[in-house]
Amino acid sequence: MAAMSNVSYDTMIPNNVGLSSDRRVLKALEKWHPGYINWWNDLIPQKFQDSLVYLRTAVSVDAKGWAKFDYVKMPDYRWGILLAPQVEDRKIPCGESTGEAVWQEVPGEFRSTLRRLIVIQGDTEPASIEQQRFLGNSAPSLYDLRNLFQINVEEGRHLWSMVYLLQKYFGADGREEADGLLQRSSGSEEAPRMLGAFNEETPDWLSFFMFTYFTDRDGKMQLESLAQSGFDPLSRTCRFMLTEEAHHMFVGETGVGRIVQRTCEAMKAAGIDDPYDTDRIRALGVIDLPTIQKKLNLHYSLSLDLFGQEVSTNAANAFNAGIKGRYMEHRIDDDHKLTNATYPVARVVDGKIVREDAPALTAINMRLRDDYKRDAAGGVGRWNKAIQKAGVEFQLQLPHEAFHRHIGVFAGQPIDINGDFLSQDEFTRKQTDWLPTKADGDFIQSLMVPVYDAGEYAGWIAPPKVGIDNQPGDFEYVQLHMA
Ligand code: BYC
Ligand code: FE
Ligand code: FE
Repeated sequence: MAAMSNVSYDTMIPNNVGLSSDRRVLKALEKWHPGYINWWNDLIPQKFQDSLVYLRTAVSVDAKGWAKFDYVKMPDYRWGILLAPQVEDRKIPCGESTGEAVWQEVPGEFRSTLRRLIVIQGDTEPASIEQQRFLGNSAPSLYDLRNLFQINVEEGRHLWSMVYLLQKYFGADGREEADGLLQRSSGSEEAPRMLGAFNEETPDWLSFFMFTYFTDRDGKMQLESLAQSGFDPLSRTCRFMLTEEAHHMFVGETGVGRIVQRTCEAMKAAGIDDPYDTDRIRALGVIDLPTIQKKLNLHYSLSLDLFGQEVSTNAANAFNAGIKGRYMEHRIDDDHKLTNATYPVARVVDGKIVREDAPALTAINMRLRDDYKRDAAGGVGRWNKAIQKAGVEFQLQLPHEAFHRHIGVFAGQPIDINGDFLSQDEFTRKQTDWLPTKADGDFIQSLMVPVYDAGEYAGWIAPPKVGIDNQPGDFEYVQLHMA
């Protein structure tokens, strides 16, 4: 039905869920709206609120041409509630009810499980904006500044999506949870965000690109799993969120790629062959490759924690209930119930890392983490191609999954980036080789000076190969309001 795939702008909140004839939910959302706007206005520096940003806004949920680009002030961005089109006759793809019709309402027995997953998903979205709040002040170009704000407004829209599900399907406790999403705050002592990685800082643009490459990719994997949900409104919401997610990971991959490229170019121009000749490389005003590797180690390990415990009854229950599936569930050739299936799960036995078969139903998190590892390796390979092409002898790598972990069987273990056990002393001593030190952070921070002239780029990052929406190289992606 055409009417459902077009977005209606006749209510304050653009939507394709028929809000104008759903007074109860519309009222609840309108009540939530001022708190959201206050949160946004307190967060993002005023000069950026007043600036015109060349943003894409979702205007349809059709796969082709869903977005429209235009200059907008961020507080005027139309955060919409958009669900991917309903699939006719859709069936529950996994768990004990596999093959039955999907639910359009919340099944009573799974209500609290569902609510918990939606709240956790919702909690990460504003958290990431909070983590990135200061980066506009040091943007390496207007192109990058625009991409930061594009990601920020879309993470804001993702929050709206979860709030819609809570308000529409979970009554009074849904309303309470929706309020809680604006009360917790990243890094707060009293009311932190729910998952570890979302309370860490994103202090500089290298971290931002690593975060959007690695942590937004956890978002992709989790959204893919929730898109399999037998609760159809959640499935449709996540399916549409995934169309936006691709751009976030693109910004991360190309961002790291542009930094790597610039470093290699500067080394070559200066006749430096040794990538570990750190002082001389840094003196060129670029970030040495070993430091980029350290940031990679940090953000990858933090992101692996987001998959939870390797063996999890929470995950088993959600799968069995048909609430959260596996990555590409429909392409997996099995009974989708996992009654007697096993899956090799990582464990530590006698100071060694082994994989042992466990019931596949309890190993859902482990499996998704394995899928993530494969997915995350792709960009690393492309960064390495660029390094090789530039003639520099260095390769970035994903550290072993057991390195620097805080959740699961490897939590707190002194395991190095190759997966070898060290003594606690040795591990503590060597940690500075693997994770960014304060001095590394200070150096990167020293490069973080804003470049706000159209078509200009900071010296530590190469310009992008193509513009956003095919705009030319000197396009003014943000018309800054300088009060
Ligand atoms: N930090 O049985 P387990 C995104 C807790 S990112 C703190 O393994 P489960 C985005 C866990 O909650 C995607 N606590 O749990 C990216 C549990 O506590 P309770 C976000 C953690 O449920 C960038 C206990 O430990 N979406 O969208 O199997 C920018 C036992 O754990 C952590 C989702 O995550 C942690 N890292 O797995 C913007 C999807 N890990 O309940 C946005 C929804 C575990 O026993 N969430 N715990 O007190 C889930 O699917 C699952 O909750 C998890 C955890 C995969 C996160
Ligand atoms: Fe998101
Ligand atoms: Fe994202």
